[in-house]
Amino acid sequence: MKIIAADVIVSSPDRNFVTLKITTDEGLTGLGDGTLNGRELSVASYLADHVVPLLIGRDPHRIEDTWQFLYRSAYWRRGPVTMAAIAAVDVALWDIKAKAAGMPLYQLLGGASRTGIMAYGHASGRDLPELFDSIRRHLDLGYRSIRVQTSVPGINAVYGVAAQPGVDGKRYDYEPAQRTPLPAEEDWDSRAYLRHLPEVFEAVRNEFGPELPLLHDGHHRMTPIQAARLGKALEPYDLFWLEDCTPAENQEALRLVRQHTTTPLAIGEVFNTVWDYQTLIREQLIDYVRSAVTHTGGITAMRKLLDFAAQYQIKSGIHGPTDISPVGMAAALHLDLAIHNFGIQEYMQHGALTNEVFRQSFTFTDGYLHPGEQPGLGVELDEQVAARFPYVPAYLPFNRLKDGTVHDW
Ligand code: GCO
Ligand code: MG
Repeated sequence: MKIIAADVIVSSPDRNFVTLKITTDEGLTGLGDGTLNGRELSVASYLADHVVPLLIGRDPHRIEDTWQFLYRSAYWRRGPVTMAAIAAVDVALWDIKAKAAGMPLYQLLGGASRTGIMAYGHASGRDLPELFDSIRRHLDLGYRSIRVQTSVPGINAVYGVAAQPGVDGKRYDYEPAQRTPLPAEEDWDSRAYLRHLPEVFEAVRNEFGPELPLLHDGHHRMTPIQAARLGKALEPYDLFWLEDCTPAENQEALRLVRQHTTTPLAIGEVFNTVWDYQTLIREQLIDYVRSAVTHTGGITAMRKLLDFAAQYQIKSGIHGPTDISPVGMAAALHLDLAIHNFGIQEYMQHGALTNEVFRQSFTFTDGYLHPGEQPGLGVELDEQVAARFPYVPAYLPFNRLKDGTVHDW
């Protein structure tokens, strides 16, 4: 079999997505996700200008060889753009291989290790009544694990709170990238946040009881000592995890957090290779790996990363917000089903237009996801519908402290 074409399709149904479609001389096609929120066109160009010409004529079955070739022959290693582009190729090739085998991808990865994939959803509110309503709505949708994000008194706009209006005045419902020509500016105050959050978790536990797994995302905004203090303060509320408590480029910082708290830690959605996790995993400084298949070089690299983590009893918590396309989500679900050290899967649910562009065969029943039994990934791209939604510039917001200093968002 030979690759005869590779097309980069940028489409913006509810938000921007970059999809790679690889076609073989035998008529099989495979899809890969290369979406990098707020920087989509860089990946599209990396693929179309530099990668697609290298793919034509190659044997699509040689996935490991293609991965190593793209990673090493570029000379310039790592980075989100490169790794998203490699991921798009890798996932598309796995899609083709599984279609050629007539099997759902998880079968090629070793078969199912569980019957379903526990997913968590995003509840949020500006105050407690709104937050409780949101948690109840998620429970009604079937979710059995819930991420909790709230507004903080004194801060105007906080990451992850859906009901607050975006800069265009519209509710931005879990879609942090806003369709504006410039990034929106939000504000931040760590002391106010650290005071407020434990009270919120106390109220949520009192209302919903001790059983419900609860998660929280700190979105890289704390220093190590602040993160240590928060982890400790949240211990009575038995979190499933505290996510991205510090900007973890400095992996050693997590030693300090770990010394002070038994709250489980999840890190890694902004990372893109196993190298970003070396200290974190070897020293067992985290409990969950948060990488996305899309941003970490695809199934091939994620499998190796998660196998490395497994040696240290560290589990998966694969990134699954709306900026991971249905193709990237499907790739995550096949991997989730196959690996032994599965932890939990984030599942934010795409909008109706996105679901029209990407026809999907995965299911969500009683809180559990399943990738379905279609050969390959089980996702089809309707290119005609996709063409109706051209790229729209959109940026993630950023934070400033009260004195104007730029802060992690
Ligand atoms: C999460 C993430 C996202 C990111 C988004 C940025 O835990 O789901 O923090 O909400 O902010 O993916 O593009
Ligand atoms: Mg996060």
